[in-house]
Amino acid sequence: MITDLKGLWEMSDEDGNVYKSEVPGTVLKTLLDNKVIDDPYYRLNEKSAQPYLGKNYSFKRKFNLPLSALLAANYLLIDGIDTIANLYINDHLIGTCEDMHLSYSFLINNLYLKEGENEIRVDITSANNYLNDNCEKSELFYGFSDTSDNRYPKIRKAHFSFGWDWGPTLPDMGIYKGIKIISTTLGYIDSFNHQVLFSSGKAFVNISCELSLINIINSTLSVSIYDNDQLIDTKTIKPKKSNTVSLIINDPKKWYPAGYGDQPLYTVKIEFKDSNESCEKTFKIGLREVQVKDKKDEYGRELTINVNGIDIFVKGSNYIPMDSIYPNVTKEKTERLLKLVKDFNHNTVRVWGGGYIPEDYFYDYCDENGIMVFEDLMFACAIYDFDDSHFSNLVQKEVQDILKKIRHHASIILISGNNECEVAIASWNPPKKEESEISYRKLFLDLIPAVVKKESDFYYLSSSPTSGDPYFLNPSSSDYLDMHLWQVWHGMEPISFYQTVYPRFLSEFGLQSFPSVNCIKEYAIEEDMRIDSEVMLQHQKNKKGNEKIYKYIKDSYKDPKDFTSLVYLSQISQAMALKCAVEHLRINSKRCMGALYWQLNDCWGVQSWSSIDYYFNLKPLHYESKKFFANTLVTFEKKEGVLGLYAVSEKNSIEPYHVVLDLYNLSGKKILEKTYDINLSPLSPLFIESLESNKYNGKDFYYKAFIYSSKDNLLGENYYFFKNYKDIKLKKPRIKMKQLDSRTLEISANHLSLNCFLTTSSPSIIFEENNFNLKKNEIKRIKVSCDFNIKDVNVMSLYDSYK
Ligand code: BMA
Repeated sequence: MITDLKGLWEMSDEDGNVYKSEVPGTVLKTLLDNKVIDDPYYRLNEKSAQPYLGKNYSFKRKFNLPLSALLAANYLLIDGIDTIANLYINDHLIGTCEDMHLSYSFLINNLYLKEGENEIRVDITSANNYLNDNCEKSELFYGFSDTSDNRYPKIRKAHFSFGWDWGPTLPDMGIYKGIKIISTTLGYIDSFNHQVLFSSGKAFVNISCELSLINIINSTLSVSIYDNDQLIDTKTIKPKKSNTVSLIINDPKKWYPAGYGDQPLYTVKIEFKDSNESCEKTFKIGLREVQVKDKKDEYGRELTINVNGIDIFVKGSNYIPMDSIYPNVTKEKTERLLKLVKDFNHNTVRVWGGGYIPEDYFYDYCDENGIMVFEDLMFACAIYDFDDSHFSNLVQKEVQDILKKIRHHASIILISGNNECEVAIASWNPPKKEESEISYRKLFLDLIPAVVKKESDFYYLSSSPTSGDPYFLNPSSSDYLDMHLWQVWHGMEPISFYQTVYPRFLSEFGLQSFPSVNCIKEYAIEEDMRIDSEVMLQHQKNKKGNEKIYKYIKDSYKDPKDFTSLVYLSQISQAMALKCAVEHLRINSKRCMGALYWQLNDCWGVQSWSSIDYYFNLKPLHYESKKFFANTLVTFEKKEGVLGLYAVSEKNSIEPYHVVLDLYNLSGKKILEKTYDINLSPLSPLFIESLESNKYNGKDFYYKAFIYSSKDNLLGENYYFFKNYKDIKLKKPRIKMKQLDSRTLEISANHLSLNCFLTTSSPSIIFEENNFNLKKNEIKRIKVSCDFNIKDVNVMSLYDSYK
């Protein structure tokens, strides 16, 4: 029997205030629901919410148990508590929690239970109080994140909640996931795993499961595999504590990443029962063979993801927690975000290590849609003390538990031990470098990889970034394995710097922008709309971030005429910077096998590196990513004074393409046209030709290139200007928009218009294409994702944004 304890609880604080509280939930959510605090994301409210997180809270509720439960074993199962908690049933302590990432199971002493009404109470100590009381913890624990309370490594709680360079300092707390009691005379299924072996056209699937077992005499364990509703194979055995059952799938259908094939999923059903009770676990598996290649080669050491024998160029971005208030993250919002990943030609997300492990529905969506996951474990920008045995034992349990929960997901391609912990020790001058290195080796090179190996088949990358062995030498080298590139932005290098680096796999690089005006209006009022207002600074968590945004605008564009133009230009500068980076990586594919930009989303309204803001408004970067991640790309790059025309395709076969190159003057007159018939092999970028550029350098001409399939479908287009954008002599354009039908828009301009960006009042309206150039008198038709009204559409272009 299951007694689900979700629902209405009572939350009380130290001062005797009592509030109704929904579980799963958190303190901030409860205080908001009860109108005790104002929205902490609005203007300066973050500060006024913080004192509430310095208090301890107690949550309680009543529940009923029948007599039969008292004759059974009773387990309290908790999917997640944030973070430090004591649990009581009828005032008897039954367990303690101290790790947000861990799920817990406590066997309750039946003497503490009563027939009829019982009470459960969960006392949570605020993270701040816990850290204040635990400051005697070893000095080796060290946090590098400069805007936060840097004691975060001392507690197993999502690090970003203490503040990050894009996140507010709101270390919330609560029973943030499911909680229930199982009363059983049988037992329950504790964990499961599967392994697949392909041989002679069959898939041999070994399903194992661990039972918390009580009745072994009369019980049975059945394991079945279904293809949709059709039973493929099944077996029933007498269960033990650990069980393995081998099943066979004839003519197995393989799972492929998006763009390479379909994502068939088989359903595995485990049933454990006796004559009185039964329990069941159902999960989906995708049959795929993943190989992560990390061999030394002519350039250094590759990091190549190979799925079912195909080397895959990894394209995507970094996912951070979607909200600082956990209950605000829902399945619907998560799927909405991941759909924007899939529909925009990304094939991968990296789950960054300073947050939390997403819910199962996140990975389910990735499984179903072929989005590969680069999964960090939950360690970031910090040093941890391995010799604190309490800490290392906890971490061992945590990693084991996480792997048990996620290892069946086909989408997860690799596990990375942490975010930037190796590079931090190597290059960010920690106080105790030598001891930190020793502790790191024990944790991330011994303990954790051993757990990953024991519990899963995942490839383990010790850190993101890392160059592998020898560790600590130059973990973010471009030549070895994984790299993060922050010389642009943090190091203030110009955008063109991207084209001077040849990474093997680049899992972080980015540039900040303002979120859309729609988003800013949610956290600011008219008088805040200045780059240096208190509110704009409070919603900028990276030191001098607003100044840096402005510097990058000024490098390429003219002065913005007003705040809206500043927002627009910051976003255009971000989009064009990342376009430059990704196109460079793609024309160097094979040598480089991954481009994951920083970052996909936000956890509140903020100036940040994201391509989609907290309210789901797409920045030009997100629209641009659809183009720079498209399967087939034609582009230009100037290298050592030579301007080259390049094409690359990730199609899995050699295919013919047709490239057209036009040269125009600014009045739209075609000066020259060239065509090329080319063949592109997978991951073999083609240098088509070196182009005449000296003659036009610094002049008002531009190239436009088009790439077509053999069937004359336009697959991509690109521009090359011989001048920096700010020096192009644009004329004031008259941009006309017309609604052709409920979902089609037509746009044209009487002069060359650059970076035309369409916006509306609703983030649900998504344009098939956005952030485009219009040649003089060009007419463009754009499909819109849902019914729209032309009156609601606004367009900005470079010219309109200048002073
Ligand atoms: C990387 C990330 C994050 C950070 C981002 C921007 O270092 O791993 O820690 O938010 O850069 O600074």
